[in-house]
Amino acid sequence: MSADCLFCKIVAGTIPSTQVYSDEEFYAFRDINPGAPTHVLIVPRAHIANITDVSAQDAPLVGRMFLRANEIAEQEGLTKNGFRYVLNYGPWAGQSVFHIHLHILGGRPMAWPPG
Ligand code: DGP
Repeated sequence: MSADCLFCKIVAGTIPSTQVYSDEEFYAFRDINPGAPTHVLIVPRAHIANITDVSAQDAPLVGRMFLRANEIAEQEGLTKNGFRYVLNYGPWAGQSVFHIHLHILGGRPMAWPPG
């Protein structure tokens, strides 16, 4: 855990969130500022600041994060019509929280290219 990290505090329960999924490795919750009717964030409980910081040792964890995200997309009823995963890195992508998180967005048609 990183003391100054918002998502570490959400994972620890010291900042409240609406839980969607939880296990020993991952926590998923509803985005506070949803960009779509369904907007879930899944994070590893372990603090990794940026996707570019992922090591070879972390790679299986990131793979499992996608497996869990696929299950959440199914549970949320997103797989019939489709959905989008987003993982922002850096200022041009608008990254605002420095604890890796996969956005799961769905419930409406998505434009391409993204803004
Ligand atoms: P990003 O731009 O990829 O770093 O996305 C960070 C997301 O985190 C953004 O969509 C809003 C969400 N978020 C920020 N603070 C909170 C919070 O306190 N609670 C919840 N549930 N979501 C938050």
